[in-house]
Amino acid sequence: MINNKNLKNLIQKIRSNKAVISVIGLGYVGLPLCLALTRAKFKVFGIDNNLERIKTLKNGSSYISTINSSLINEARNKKFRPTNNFKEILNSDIIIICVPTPIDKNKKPNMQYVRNVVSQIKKYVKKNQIIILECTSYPGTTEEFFLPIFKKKKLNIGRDIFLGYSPEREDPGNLKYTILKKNLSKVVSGYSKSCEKIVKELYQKVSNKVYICSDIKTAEFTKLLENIYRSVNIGLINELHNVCKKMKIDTFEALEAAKTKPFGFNAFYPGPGVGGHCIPVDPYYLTYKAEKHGIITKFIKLASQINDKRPVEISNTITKYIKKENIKKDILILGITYKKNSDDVRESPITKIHQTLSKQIKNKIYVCDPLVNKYGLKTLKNIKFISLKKLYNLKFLNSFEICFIGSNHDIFDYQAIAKNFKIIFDSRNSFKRKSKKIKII
Ligand code: SAJ
Repeated sequence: MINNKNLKNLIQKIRSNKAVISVIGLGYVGLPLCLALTRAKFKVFGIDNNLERIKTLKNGSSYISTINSSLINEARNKKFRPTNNFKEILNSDIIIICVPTPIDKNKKPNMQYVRNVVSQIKKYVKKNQIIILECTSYPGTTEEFFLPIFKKKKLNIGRDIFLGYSPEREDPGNLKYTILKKNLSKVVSGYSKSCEKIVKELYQKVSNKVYICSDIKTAEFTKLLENIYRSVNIGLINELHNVCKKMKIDTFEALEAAKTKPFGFNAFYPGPGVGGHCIPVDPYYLTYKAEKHGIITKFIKLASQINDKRPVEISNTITKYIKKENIKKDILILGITYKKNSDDVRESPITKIHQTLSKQIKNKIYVCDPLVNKYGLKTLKNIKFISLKKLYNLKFLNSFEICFIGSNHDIFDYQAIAKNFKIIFDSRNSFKRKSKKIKII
């Protein structure tokens, strides 16, 4: 029996799809969430301070390559309202925050985006609303940022105002699991039992499986656990790969063999380092908070150090080969985004390899990666790109001798590449057939 009328009111509004929702931050997490909530028949204000994004959405277009414009139009014909006006929070029952949580140059949490949003929310937040954070951050973040606001406004949490946390699980380009298919299981949590009830009710509208954590900190920690698990396993296989190369063992064959074990083994693959918005970043959020509790997370740090060293190791191997063989011709880097079939260059280890090689060798370096999105191209102004067409133009390739596979996009024709280059350094096990000219790096 729900005796709290505010709680009852919010639950009722969610159940009848009458709740008005503000989603703040329209990136690869917030935008799909807006579309999913709109599809679930809610009125959704998509709030972002980037006017270009708002204009694009109002024109029914998408600025995220993995989100088709038809989905924007579908939502615009329903109750999706893109805006840069934070005052719409006043007209909302639910406020969900999906802004970036990067690290700074000292690998410490950079909470400026969350801080900016909180400074807006505190102007407008009022009784009968729930605030839900989706950003990946250290355990304690949600309460740290919102309890003081509610206290100042004399809002009793769980009675007048509600607070929850549900980590984002959007994996850009993952066509199998996405909130838009309502098959992305969601971890949810509330500051109190009544908060929890509201968060659960809401996410059941856009997810096929909702897992309730006993408190917000556990849910915040869960997200870090998921991605630190990846970071340390990638660090492990990168270290093992260095051992295998010395022992002339094919790491990838050993991985295929180990995968035959039907339990207790998940395969991770050696690569040129870790990129993207999650894996290179999330471990440092936990390290930061653990150190506040007097714990130095040596193992987590070591894995990140191993991963961070990979671009340098690869650059040095290529440089050493060029100098030893006195190669004068141009070098081609194939794939510069942070992972296979991604258009995203954020934190890409391949850009670090390009940077290091440019300092270490005189050979001209070109990049071929047709997937890089326009925001990525803006950040890579100093890089000489060639088109995919040129990649198969033998006359043009005459000036090249070496190619390095950074991201093994499906779009590349690996048979042609194996034929057209004298030496290929491959960081992704891109070729089916082995050959002397292909050097696993
Ligand atoms: N990488 C390796 N070896 C591997 C796996 C990845 O070197 O075996 C590299 C990739 O090339 C990339 C980086 O690590 O540079 C990160 O790759 P990722 O597969 O972890 O992809 P992300 O960064 O897009 O991680 C996201 C995460 N999703 C969210 O945080 C919402 C992660 O939780 C997902 O598990 C992952 O996608 C996924 O499964 O695709």
